[in-house]
Amino acid sequence: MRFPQFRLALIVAVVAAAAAVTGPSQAATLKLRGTVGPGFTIQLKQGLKNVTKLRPGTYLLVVSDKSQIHDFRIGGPGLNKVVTGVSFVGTKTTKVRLKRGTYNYVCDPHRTLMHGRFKVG
Ligand SMILES: [Cu+2]
Repeated sequence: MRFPQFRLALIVAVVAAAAAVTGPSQAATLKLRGTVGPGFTIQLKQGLKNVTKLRPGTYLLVVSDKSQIHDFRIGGPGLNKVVTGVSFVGTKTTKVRLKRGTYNYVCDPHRTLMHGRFKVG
């Protein structure tokens, strides 16, 4: 008679164990934060610091696009991605795989004013 309850408890325990295993690796995913607009500014930060140098690896890139006249594109070895298009306003998240080399981020319509670069190595 108590068998179903035991099975439920077992399932709960297994799910909790799986969450404990997957939790730390997700939390460890390195996050980069890009911001473009509302003025003629573009930036890429890790925590509070502007990104100038990173280790190779996979990063979660969260871009806040605060204007209808700017886009946010990131490019470099193996990567050329428009994360937020010109007309888009809001936040988008994407995964980027960074290899050794020099990367740049840019707003295409205003590329001479709005650009930055960083090294991966
Ligand atoms: Cu722009």
